[in-house]
Amino acid sequence: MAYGTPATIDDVETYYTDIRGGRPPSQELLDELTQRYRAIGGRSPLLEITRSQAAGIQERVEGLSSYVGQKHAAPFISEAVARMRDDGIEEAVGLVLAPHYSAMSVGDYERRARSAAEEHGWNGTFTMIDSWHLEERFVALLASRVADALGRLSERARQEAVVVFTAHSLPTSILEHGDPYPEQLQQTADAVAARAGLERWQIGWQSAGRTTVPWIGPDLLDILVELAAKGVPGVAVCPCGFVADHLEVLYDVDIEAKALAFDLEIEMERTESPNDDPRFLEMLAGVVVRAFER
Ligand code: FEC
Repeated sequence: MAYGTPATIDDVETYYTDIRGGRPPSQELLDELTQRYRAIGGRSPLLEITRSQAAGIQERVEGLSSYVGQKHAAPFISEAVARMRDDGIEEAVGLVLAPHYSAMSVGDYERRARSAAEEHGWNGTFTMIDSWHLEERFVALLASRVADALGRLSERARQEAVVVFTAHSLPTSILEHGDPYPEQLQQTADAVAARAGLERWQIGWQSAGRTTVPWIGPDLLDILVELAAKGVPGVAVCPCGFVADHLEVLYDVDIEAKALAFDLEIEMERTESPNDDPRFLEMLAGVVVRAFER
């Protein structure tokens, strides 16, 4: 399961309305989001990458059929579950293509899958995978990507560079119920830092929604301002809460954060996304197999 993306620029309004729980966005919000999609070339590669990740996991697990279901665009999770019923699938595991658990993200995917099962009368066994943020091969892949990103900084900037590990922000209301999301991001960051032998790293949040409620911080943009004020010459951003190239990486990090870093005269590089790297798919195939064995 993955977040989903509008198929074309004309689908942005329907997509945004779905994200907002059925409330259409104002013209101003719609224009602003449309402009972000235009800035990355008119569409996001998220669905293609999600399909390629699903196919890559399927081909690594004997006898496995994979079904792609998205949260906010077709093919929706509900359609995937209906197809599983039609195909006579008796046992399934639910894997979200995002490493960290929050009741508001992974928990929401699970609720959607379970209610679709009820709605479509699918009675198979369903095991949900909550998180896989500390999988050794995931940590190793990120550590090598961080080393690559640091290697792209000039030697001067690299000496005192800080690595910022980011995930999508969520409203602070999740913290009231002891949600593990921030702690899991910190755990991924610490594990990657240990593996890569980092001296300076921190976590940060990105892509907070355009709503009036408070969102978890510090935001990546504020961190850049703070680091520049301290005289830090270089930053490597590792958006480890995401596993594919899409709007939040290609715009929020590559365009918005990079423009700010440029203004602040601080060098900034981003780690390459896992996408369909065979090492990443091998790791996820292992996670899926273990879930079937539970
Ligand atoms: O490439 C693409 O077309 C889609 C990129 C995309 C990903 C993604 C992942 C996550 N989101 C999460 C939480 C929220 C919450 C809200 C929210 C809003 C948006 C909007 C866009 C968007 N998200 Fe997203 N998210 C992506 C795209 N997200 C576009 C709407 C405009 C905006 O606010 O920027 C706020 C909803 C509300 O209005 O109430 C909450 C989380 C993830 C990471 C886990 C996952 O992948 O599911 C958490 C990719």
